[in-house]
Amino acid sequence: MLKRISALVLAAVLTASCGSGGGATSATSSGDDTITMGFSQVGAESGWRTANTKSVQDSAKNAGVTLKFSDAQQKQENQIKALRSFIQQKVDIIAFSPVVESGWDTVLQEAKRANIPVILTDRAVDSKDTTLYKTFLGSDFVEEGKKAGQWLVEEYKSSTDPVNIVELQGTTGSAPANDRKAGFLEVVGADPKFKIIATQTGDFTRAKGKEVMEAFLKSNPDIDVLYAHNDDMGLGAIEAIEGAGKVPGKDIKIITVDAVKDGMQALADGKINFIVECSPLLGPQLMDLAKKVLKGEQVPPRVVTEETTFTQEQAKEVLSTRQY
Ligand code: GZL
Ligand code: ZN
Repeated sequence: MLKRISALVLAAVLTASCGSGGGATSATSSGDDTITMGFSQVGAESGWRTANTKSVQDSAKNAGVTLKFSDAQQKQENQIKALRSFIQQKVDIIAFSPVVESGWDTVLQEAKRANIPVILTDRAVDSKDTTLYKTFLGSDFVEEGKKAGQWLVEEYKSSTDPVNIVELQGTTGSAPANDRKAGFLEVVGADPKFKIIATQTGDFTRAKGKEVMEAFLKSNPDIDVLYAHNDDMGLGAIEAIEGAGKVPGKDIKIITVDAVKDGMQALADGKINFIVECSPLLGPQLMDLAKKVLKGEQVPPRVVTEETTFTQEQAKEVLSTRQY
Protein backbone atom coordinates (compact mmCIF):
# COMPACT_ATOMS: atom_id res chain seq x y z
CA MET A 1 0.00 0.00 0.00
CA LEU A 2 2.71 2.42 1.09
CA LYS A 3 4.54 1.77 -2.21
CA ARG A 4 1.43 2.75 -4.25
CA ILE A 5 0.98 6.06 -2.36
CA SER A 6 4.64 7.07 -2.77
CA ALA A 7 4.47 6.22 -6.51
CA LEU A 8 1.35 8.42 -6.84
CA VAL A 9 3.02 11.29 -4.95
CA LEU A 10 6.12 11.03 -7.14
CA ALA A 11 4.01 11.07 -10.34
CA ALA A 12 2.08 14.13 -9.10
CA VAL A 13 5.31 16.04 -8.37
CA LEU A 14 6.76 15.19 -11.81
CA THR A 15 3.68 16.34 -13.78
CA ALA A 16 3.46 19.55 -11.73
CA SER A 17 7.07 20.48 -12.46
CA CYS A 18 7.21 19.55 -16.19
CA GLY A 19 3.74 21.05 -16.86
CA SER A 20 5.04 24.44 -15.79
CA GLY A 21 8.11 24.06 -18.07
CA GLY A 22 10.55 23.46 -15.24
CA GLY A 23 10.56 26.99 -13.79
CA ALA A 24 8.06 28.66 -11.45
CA THR A 25 7.72 31.75 -13.67
CA SER A 26 7.23 30.00 -16.98
CA ALA A 27 3.45 29.49 -17.00
CA THR A 28 2.65 30.83 -20.49
CA SER A 29 -0.44 32.97 -21.00
CA SER A 30 -1.74 30.65 -23.70
CA GLY A 31 -1.71 27.83 -21.12
CA ASP A 32 0.27 25.54 -23.47
CA ASP A 33 4.03 25.90 -24.02
CA THR A 34 4.09 28.54 -26.80
CA ILE A 35 5.44 31.89 -25.74
CA THR A 36 3.46 35.04 -26.61
CA MET A 37 5.72 38.11 -26.99
CA GLY A 38 4.52 41.69 -27.26
CA PHE A 39 7.02 43.68 -29.38
CA SER A 40 6.83 47.49 -29.65
CA GLN A 41 8.96 48.72 -32.58
CA VAL A 42 10.16 52.34 -32.97
CA GLY A 43 8.74 52.77 -36.48
CA ALA A 44 9.85 52.22 -40.08
CA GLU A 45 12.10 55.28 -40.42
CA SER A 46 15.18 53.70 -42.01
CA GLY A 47 16.62 50.74 -43.87
CA TRP A 48 18.09 49.63 -40.57
CA ARG A 49 14.68 49.60 -38.91
CA THR A 50 13.12 47.60 -41.73
CA ALA A 51 15.86 45.00 -41.46
CA ASN A 52 15.50 44.91 -37.67
CA THR A 53 11.73 44.32 -37.94
CA LYS A 54 12.30 41.50 -40.44
CA SER A 55 14.87 39.89 -38.15
CA VAL A 56 12.49 39.96 -35.16
CA GLN A 57 9.50 38.66 -37.14
CA ASP A 58 11.45 35.88 -38.92
CA SER A 59 13.13 34.78 -35.68
CA ALA A 60 9.81 34.65 -33.81
CA LYS A 61 8.43 32.36 -36.54
CA ASN A 62 11.54 30.13 -36.43
CA ALA A 63 11.40 29.98 -32.63
CA GLY A 64 7.68 29.19 -32.48
CA VAL A 65 7.05 32.42 -30.57
CA THR A 66 3.65 34.08 -31.10
CA LEU A 67 4.48 37.74 -31.84
CA LYS A 68 2.16 40.69 -31.20
CA PHE A 69 3.94 43.46 -33.16
CA SER A 70 3.23 47.20 -33.02
CA ASP A 71 4.86 50.06 -35.04
CA ALA A 72 4.91 53.34 -33.07
CA GLN A 73 5.70 55.68 -36.01
CA GLN A 74 8.59 57.05 -33.88
CA LYS A 75 6.22 58.33 -31.18
CA GLN A 76 6.82 57.49 -27.50
CA GLU A 77 3.15 57.80 -26.58
CA ASN A 78 2.32 55.09 -29.14
CA GLN A 79 4.92 52.80 -27.61
CA ILE A 80 3.56 53.36 -24.11
CA LYS A 81 0.03 52.58 -25.39
CA ALA A 82 1.33 49.38 -27.01
CA LEU A 83 3.12 48.27 -23.83
CA ARG A 84 -0.08 48.86 -21.83
CA SER A 85 -2.12 46.80 -24.26
CA PHE A 86 0.42 43.96 -24.06
CA ILE A 87 0.04 44.08 -20.26
CA GLN A 88 -3.78 43.96 -20.61
CA GLN A 89 -3.47 40.99 -22.98
CA LYS A 90 -1.27 39.27 -20.37
CA VAL A 91 1.49 38.42 -22.86
CA ASP A 92 4.25 36.20 -21.46
CA ILE A 93 7.03 38.66 -22.21
CA ILE A 94 7.49 42.19 -23.62
CA ALA A 95 10.37 43.36 -25.82
CA PHE A 96 10.80 46.85 -27.26
CA SER A 97 13.23 49.38 -28.70
CA PRO A 98 12.58 52.64 -26.79
CA VAL A 99 12.43 55.51 -29.31
CA VAL A 100 13.93 57.89 -26.68
CA GLU A 101 15.88 57.18 -23.48
CA SER A 102 13.64 58.70 -20.83
CA GLY A 103 10.01 58.56 -19.64
CA TRP A 104 9.60 54.78 -19.28
CA ASP A 105 9.63 54.13 -15.51
CA THR A 106 5.85 54.29 -14.97
CA VAL A 107 4.87 51.83 -17.71
CA LEU A 108 7.78 49.52 -16.89
CA GLN A 109 6.66 49.47 -13.25
CA GLU A 110 3.18 48.49 -14.49
CA ALA A 111 4.71 45.56 -16.42
CA LYS A 112 6.70 44.55 -13.35
CA ARG A 113 3.57 44.64 -11.16
CA ALA A 114 1.83 42.45 -13.75
CA ASN A 115 4.79 40.05 -13.44
CA ILE A 116 5.59 40.37 -17.17
CA PRO A 117 9.35 40.37 -17.86
CA VAL A 118 10.72 43.02 -20.26
CA ILE A 119 13.70 42.83 -22.63
CA LEU A 120 15.17 46.00 -24.15
CA THR A 121 16.47 45.58 -27.71
CA ASP A 122 18.44 48.02 -29.90
CA ARG A 123 18.04 51.19 -27.79
CA ALA A 124 18.35 51.69 -24.00
CA VAL A 125 16.32 53.56 -21.38
CA ASP A 126 17.83 55.83 -18.71
CA SER A 127 15.76 54.35 -15.84
CA LYS A 128 17.88 54.12 -12.67
CA ASP A 129 15.95 50.99 -11.60
CA THR A 130 17.49 48.20 -13.63
CA THR A 131 15.08 45.64 -12.17
CA LEU A 132 12.52 47.10 -14.61
CA TYR A 133 13.98 44.98 -17.42
CA LYS A 134 15.79 41.65 -17.58
CA THR A 135 18.48 42.58 -20.13
CA PHE A 136 19.45 45.10 -22.84
CA LEU A 137 20.47 43.55 -26.18
CA GLY A 138 21.98 46.05 -28.60
CA SER A 139 25.04 47.89 -29.91
CA ASP A 140 27.44 50.05 -27.96
CA PHE A 141 26.65 53.39 -29.62
CA VAL A 142 29.44 55.27 -27.82
CA GLU A 143 31.89 52.77 -29.33
CA GLU A 144 30.34 53.38 -32.76
CA GLY A 145 30.85 57.14 -32.37
CA LYS A 146 34.46 56.59 -31.31
CA LYS A 147 35.15 54.39 -34.36
CA ALA A 148 33.82 57.16 -36.61
CA GLY A 149 36.07 59.70 -34.84
CA GLN A 150 39.11 57.42 -35.00
CA TRP A 151 38.78 57.08 -38.78
CA LEU A 152 38.64 60.89 -39.13
CA VAL A 153 41.69 61.45 -36.91
CA GLU A 154 43.61 58.92 -39.02
CA GLU A 155 42.35 60.46 -42.29
CA TYR A 156 43.62 63.94 -41.33
CA LYS A 157 46.65 62.97 -39.24
CA SER A 158 49.17 64.68 -41.52
CA SER A 159 47.31 67.99 -41.94
CA THR A 160 47.16 70.95 -39.57
CA ASP A 161 44.45 72.94 -41.45
CA PRO A 162 41.12 73.31 -39.67
CA VAL A 163 38.68 70.49 -40.54
CA ASN A 164 35.10 71.83 -40.71
CA ILE A 165 32.62 69.12 -39.71
CA VAL A 166 28.82 69.18 -39.94
CA GLU A 167 26.85 66.54 -38.00
CA LEU A 168 23.43 65.04 -38.76
CA GLN A 169 22.22 63.69 -35.42
CA GLY A 170 19.73 60.86 -34.99
CA THR A 171 16.35 61.26 -33.27
CA THR A 172 16.60 63.83 -30.47
CA GLY A 173 16.77 62.13 -27.08
CA SER A 174 17.42 58.66 -28.48
CA ALA A 175 20.27 56.56 -27.10
CA PRO A 176 22.00 56.19 -30.50
CA ALA A 177 21.91 59.95 -31.11
CA ASN A 178 23.19 60.81 -27.62
CA ASP A 179 25.90 58.18 -27.60
CA ARG A 180 27.11 58.40 -31.20
CA LYS A 181 27.55 62.14 -30.64
CA ALA A 182 29.38 61.63 -27.32
CA GLY A 183 31.72 58.92 -28.66
CA PHE A 184 32.63 60.97 -31.75
CA LEU A 185 33.25 64.11 -29.69
CA GLU A 186 35.41 62.21 -27.20
CA VAL A 187 37.80 61.31 -30.03
CA VAL A 188 37.80 64.39 -32.30
CA GLY A 189 37.47 66.82 -29.37
CA ALA A 190 41.06 65.97 -28.43
CA ASP A 191 42.42 67.88 -31.48
CA PRO A 192 41.38 71.56 -31.91
CA LYS A 193 41.82 71.41 -35.70
CA PHE A 194 38.49 69.49 -35.81
CA LYS A 195 35.64 72.01 -35.68
CA ILE A 196 31.98 70.92 -35.55
CA ILE A 197 30.60 74.02 -37.29
CA ALA A 198 26.96 72.80 -37.40
CA THR A 199 24.98 69.98 -35.78
CA GLN A 200 21.26 69.22 -36.04
CA THR A 201 18.90 66.25 -35.93
CA GLY A 202 17.82 64.60 -39.18
CA ASP A 203 15.62 62.15 -37.21
CA PHE A 204 17.35 59.15 -38.85
CA THR A 205 15.42 59.68 -42.12
CA ARG A 206 16.67 60.36 -45.69
CA ALA A 207 14.17 63.18 -46.27
CA LYS A 208 15.17 65.09 -43.13
CA GLY A 209 18.86 64.39 -43.74
CA LYS A 210 18.60 65.97 -47.20
CA GLU A 211 16.66 68.98 -45.90
CA VAL A 212 19.10 69.73 -43.06
CA MET A 213 22.16 69.19 -45.28
CA GLU A 214 20.72 71.71 -47.80
CA ALA A 215 20.52 74.23 -44.95
CA PHE A 216 24.08 73.39 -43.79
CA LEU A 217 25.39 73.93 -47.35
CA LYS A 218 23.63 77.29 -47.66
CA SER A 219 25.10 78.67 -44.42
CA ASN A 220 28.56 77.05 -44.50
CA PRO A 221 30.68 77.61 -47.67
CA ASP A 222 33.54 75.40 -46.44
CA ILE A 223 32.35 72.01 -45.19
CA ASP A 224 35.08 69.35 -45.20
CA VAL A 225 33.31 66.45 -43.47
CA LEU A 226 29.78 65.18 -42.77
CA TYR A 227 29.26 62.82 -39.82
CA ALA A 228 25.75 61.32 -40.11
CA HIS A 229 24.43 59.10 -37.31
CA ASN A 230 22.95 56.68 -39.86
CA ASP A 231 23.27 55.73 -43.54
CA ASP A 232 19.80 56.99 -44.42
CA MET A 233 20.53 60.59 -43.39
CA GLY A 234 23.88 60.31 -45.18
CA LEU A 235 22.13 59.18 -48.37
CA GLY A 236 19.73 62.13 -48.13
CA ALA A 237 22.69 64.45 -47.60
CA ILE A 238 24.42 63.05 -50.71
CA GLU A 239 21.42 64.23 -52.77
CA ALA A 240 21.79 67.71 -51.24
CA ILE A 241 25.57 67.79 -51.83
CA GLU A 242 25.17 66.77 -55.49
CA GLY A 243 22.33 69.29 -55.81
CA ALA A 244 24.80 71.96 -54.68
CA GLY A 245 27.23 70.90 -57.45
CA LYS A 246 29.73 69.32 -55.04
CA VAL A 247 31.17 65.79 -55.14
CA PRO A 248 30.24 63.61 -52.10
CA GLY A 249 33.18 61.53 -50.86
CA LYS A 250 35.64 64.02 -52.41
CA ASP A 251 34.68 67.69 -51.78
CA ILE A 252 32.92 66.59 -48.60
CA LYS A 253 34.05 63.38 -46.90
CA ILE A 254 31.17 61.40 -45.39
CA ILE A 255 31.12 59.04 -42.40
CA THR A 256 27.92 57.19 -41.51
CA VAL A 257 26.72 54.39 -39.18
CA ASP A 258 24.64 51.23 -39.89
CA ALA A 259 26.08 49.59 -43.08
CA VAL A 260 22.71 48.81 -44.68
CA LYS A 261 22.78 47.80 -48.35
CA ASP A 262 22.14 51.27 -49.80
CA GLY A 263 24.84 52.74 -47.57
CA MET A 264 27.34 50.05 -48.55
CA GLN A 265 26.53 50.65 -52.23
CA ALA A 266 27.28 54.37 -51.83
CA LEU A 267 30.49 53.46 -49.97
CA ALA A 268 31.54 51.12 -52.80
CA ASP A 269 30.69 53.89 -55.29
CA GLY A 270 32.99 56.33 -53.44
CA LYS A 271 30.20 58.69 -52.31
CA ILE A 272 30.67 57.72 -48.63
CA ASN A 273 34.18 57.32 -47.18
CA PHE A 274 33.68 55.14 -44.07
CA ILE A 275 30.78 53.25 -42.45
CA VAL A 276 30.59 51.98 -38.88
CA GLU A 277 28.42 48.87 -38.78
CA CYS A 278 25.42 48.65 -36.43
CA SER A 279 23.79 45.25 -36.79
CA PRO A 280 19.94 45.13 -36.92
CA LEU A 281 19.95 41.31 -36.88
CA LEU A 282 18.95 41.05 -33.21
CA GLY A 283 16.04 38.61 -33.70
CA PRO A 284 17.71 35.25 -33.01
CA GLN A 285 19.43 36.45 -29.80
CA LEU A 286 16.17 38.12 -28.66
CA MET A 287 14.22 34.86 -28.95
CA ASP A 288 16.94 32.89 -27.13
CA LEU A 289 16.98 35.44 -24.30
CA ALA A 290 13.15 35.39 -24.07
CA LYS A 291 13.10 31.60 -23.70
CA LYS A 292 15.80 31.71 -21.02
CA VAL A 293 13.97 34.43 -19.08
CA LEU A 294 10.70 32.49 -19.17
CA LYS A 295 12.46 29.36 -17.96
CA GLY A 296 13.65 31.38 -14.96
CA GLU A 297 17.27 31.11 -16.11
CA GLN A 298 19.81 33.84 -15.42
CA VAL A 299 20.57 36.13 -18.41
CA PRO A 300 23.39 38.72 -18.61
CA PRO A 301 22.12 42.27 -17.88
CA ARG A 302 23.80 43.51 -21.07
CA VAL A 303 24.34 41.69 -24.41
CA VAL A 304 26.44 43.76 -26.84
CA THR A 305 26.07 42.98 -30.55
CA GLU A 306 29.15 42.09 -32.62
CA GLU A 307 29.88 44.64 -35.36
CA THR A 308 32.74 46.05 -37.43
CA THR A 309 33.59 48.93 -39.80
CA PHE A 310 33.95 49.25 -43.57
CA THR A 311 36.23 51.23 -45.93
CA GLN A 312 35.42 51.74 -49.63
CA GLU A 313 37.65 48.80 -50.60
CA GLN A 314 36.04 46.47 -48.01
CA ALA A 315 32.54 47.49 -49.16
CA LYS A 316 33.33 46.43 -52.74
CA GLU A 317 34.42 43.02 -51.45
CA VAL A 318 31.46 42.23 -49.15
CA LEU A 319 28.57 44.03 -50.90
CA SER A 320 27.14 40.89 -52.51
CA THR A 321 27.14 38.98 -49.19
CA ARG A 322 25.28 41.57 -47.11
CA GLN A 323 22.04 40.25 -45.51
CA TYR A 324 20.36 43.67 -45.10
C1 GZL B 1 20.55 51.87 -33.95
C2 GZL B 1 19.11 52.18 -34.32
C3 GZL B 1 19.09 53.37 -35.21
C4 GZL B 1 19.79 53.12 -36.55
C5 GZL B 1 18.96 53.96 -37.44
O1 GZL B 1 20.61 50.70 -33.22
O2 GZL B 1 18.35 52.45 -33.17
O3 GZL B 1 17.72 53.67 -35.53
O4 GZL B 1 21.13 53.49 -36.55
C6 GZL B 1 17.57 53.60 -36.95
O5 GZL B 1 19.10 53.69 -38.80
O6 GZL B 1 16.62 54.46 -37.44
ZN1 ZN C 1 38.03 73.17 -45.17
